[in-house]
Amino acid sequence: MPPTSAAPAGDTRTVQAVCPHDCPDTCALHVTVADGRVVRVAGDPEHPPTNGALCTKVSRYAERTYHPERVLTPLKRVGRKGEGRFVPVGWDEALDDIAGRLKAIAARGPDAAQAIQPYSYAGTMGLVQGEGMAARFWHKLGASQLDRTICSNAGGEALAATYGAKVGMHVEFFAESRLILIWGSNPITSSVHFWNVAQQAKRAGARLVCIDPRRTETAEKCHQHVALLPGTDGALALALMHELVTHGWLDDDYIERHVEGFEKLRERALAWTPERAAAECGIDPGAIRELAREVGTTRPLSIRLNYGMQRVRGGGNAVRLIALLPCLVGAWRHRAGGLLLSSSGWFRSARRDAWLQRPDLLEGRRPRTVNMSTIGDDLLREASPDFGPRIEAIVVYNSNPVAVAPESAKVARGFAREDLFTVVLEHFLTDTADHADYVLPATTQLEHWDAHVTYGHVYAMLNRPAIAPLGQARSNAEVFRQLAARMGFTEPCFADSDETMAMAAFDPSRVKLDELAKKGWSRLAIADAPFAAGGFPTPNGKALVDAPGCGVPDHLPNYESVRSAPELAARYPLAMISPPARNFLNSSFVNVPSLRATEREPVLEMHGDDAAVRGIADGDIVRIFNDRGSTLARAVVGTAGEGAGKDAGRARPGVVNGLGVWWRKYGRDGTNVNQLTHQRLTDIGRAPAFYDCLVQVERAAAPAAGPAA
Ligand SMILES: Nc1nc2c(c(=O)[nH]1)N[C@H]1C(S)=C(S)[C@@H](COP(=O)(O)OP(=O)(O)OC[C@H]3O[C@@H](n4cnc5c(=O)[nH]c(N)nc54)[C@H](O)[C@@H]3O)O[C@H]1N2
Ligand SMILES: Nc1nc2c(c(=O)[nH]1)N[C@H]1C(S)=C(S)[C@@H](COP(=O)(O)OP(=O)(O)OC[C@H]3O[C@@H](n4cnc5c(=O)[nH]c(N)nc54)[C@H](O)[C@@H]3O)O[C@H]1N2
Ligand code: SF4
Ligand SMILES: [Mo]
Repeated sequence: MPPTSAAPAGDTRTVQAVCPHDCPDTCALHVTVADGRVVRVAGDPEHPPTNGALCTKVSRYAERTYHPERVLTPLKRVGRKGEGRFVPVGWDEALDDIAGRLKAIAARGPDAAQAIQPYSYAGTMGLVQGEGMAARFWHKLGASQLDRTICSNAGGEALAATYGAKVGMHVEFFAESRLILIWGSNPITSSVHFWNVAQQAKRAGARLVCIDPRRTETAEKCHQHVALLPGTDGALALALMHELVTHGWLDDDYIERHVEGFEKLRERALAWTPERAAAECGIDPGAIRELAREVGTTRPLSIRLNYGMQRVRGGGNAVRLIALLPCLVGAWRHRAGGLLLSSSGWFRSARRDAWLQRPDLLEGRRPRTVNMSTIGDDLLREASPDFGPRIEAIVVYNSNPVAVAPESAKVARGFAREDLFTVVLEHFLTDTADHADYVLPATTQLEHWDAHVTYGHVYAMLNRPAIAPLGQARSNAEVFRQLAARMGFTEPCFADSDETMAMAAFDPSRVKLDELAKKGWSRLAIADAPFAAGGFPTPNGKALVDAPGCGVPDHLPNYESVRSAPELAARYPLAMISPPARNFLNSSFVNVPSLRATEREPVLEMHGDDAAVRGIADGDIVRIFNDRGSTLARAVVGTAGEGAGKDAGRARPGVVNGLGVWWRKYGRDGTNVNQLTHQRLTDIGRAPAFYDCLVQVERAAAPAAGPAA
């Protein structure tokens, strides 16, 4: 189905679009098309959150779209799984074969379609090309369902348990704050528009505090950097509460009216003196006291919490504690006070999910659910009464699990199963696509329709195609539409076009559709200070200390840390976190030459003391290892304020930073940091604990040659 608004040859025009990536900023794009080709992708100057600017990565979106390695025809495997050897085939041949294979599995019995596993995440966050037509297809088929936990589920469920939904402050009002805590987030890398707002506040005299084990670009530019050990945020939050209680810095009136269960929290906080928390967090008690005084006495106080801090065993509890902090001091009374982790819950009633996804097509069937974060184990699992059937077919779209899922040796082994039928809808031959039986060429955001919600602001967004699909690329929705026809699904919803779905994705009583169509975006009507007088979307309107299913939040130490697992730490004494490299977006853009040239190669940042005792010098190739595997990286060694190289001094003692997420095939030994991470899940939300990971590091025998590939 060719998009209706592709530019005809011979003219130049600007098309209104949306950045599809998994980023809280969800920018509005102006795409300039000349002679049918995209020549420029720029930020929409009228859209307030975008304010005319894009990050470096998406400014290069045309480079990614016209990349010579784009997959532009359907491909069929000829080599072994994982080898990445394919031959082009026609769409009809590929789709007939795929539909035939899926049909054969589903035909074996009433629940047999559960052996078919969809696997998708946020390669595009679009409602149509994400779980739109695809969801309809899976529901009708009765395929296994997917628990989409890999990123934000610990924090998301924790926030919803506390406030009733994933809701928070408006990003623009951070500009008026006097104290901003940037907690578990590196916005210069991952949310540059928020960083611009924080700088406005800083120029107006606000104090900025960064809470992050890594001395990030962001931490460097804040007034205070609290470089705590990974997974100790809950202890820090409790000690801050200890100080609020003992110094009388609480807003008793706000607590009385709008917080339920504070007494239980008060008791718990009193057990966490700054000294006790400081020992747990590996920081100085003076830093906690200093921060507590600021939190207790500065208004408005705002917290930009982000998902970096919830990728540990106790991530959910930590988010619940931090989310309660602004309630205890009444920060929500002011529009520049409160907390923002996610704004996606504001869209709950604005998006027409039931229409888009059609769960009613299940017709009472209740297929099993597989957690995307344990796909490594699950692909290797045999049939059992607990698990259900062995996974026989997997269809991957908008995700690159072989690179991004934890414990990737197992993930790669699972995808290498010769008896697994694998279809991957992709732009490129990623590590995952290399394992496919069929790779189907997908359109990019410049080539298809979509509608978007966001988790960093409150504008509903519309993406129009700027150009016709390149080569034989087809949108995800079109592929599922065609598969549905071949499966014999006759419901009229399988004939809805991408454009129809995009235009009907929002509820007209909540989103101004005429404005959306005209400008490409429309702001939801939400109060400036939504919880100034309470009114949290919980059943009783109060923020909940003792939430059903979660209890009273507490600090839960990591699965793997020197303090919580001393025996393991005797062999693997360093905590490894693997936050994103600035020029990649998860594993997207790793194959864009200009961006990969900037990141150069996989690196491991180490503190000078940790390097010295291992005889490691800056620039050495090191082997990072634990019981799950090993990977190679170039060491970037530094001690804060000194050392060589642009990234010197980013690691604190005891913690190493392995920046992600590289494609395995660009790694020195065909692996990446996820070779070391594990599949144990967080306390709340069944999410991965990527940053709860002990390792050892040694100088590799290999000489320090140039980057691989
Ligand atoms: N350039 C770029 N932008 C991105 C992404 C990307 O890959 N690249 N990813 C996108 C996605 S999918 C997401 S989910 C968001 C993520 O957005 P953020 O959560 O803001 O992500 P990060 O930049 O990963 O910031 C996480 C920070 O948390 C720190 N951290 C790690 N462990 C802990 C801990 O235990 N406690 C505390 N306090 N801090 C910790 C890390 O050092 C890192 O600096 O960003 C999005 N934006
Ligand atoms: N060690 C470690 N691992 C991590 C993280 C970390 O910080 N450290 N971060 C985690 C986080 S926060 C996340 S969100 C996950 C992200 O994991 P994923 O959601 O898998 O994200 P990407 O790696 O960006 O892969 C998305 C893929 O979708 C493809 N794609 C984009 N648009 C389309 C489209 O329209 N159609 C189709 N068919 N394909 C499309 C892209 O080409 C890309 O290959 O990774 C997680 N993994
Ligand atoms: S990745 Fe984020 S900052 Fe960059 S263009 Fe997309 S939404 Fe904007
Ligand atoms: Mo994410």
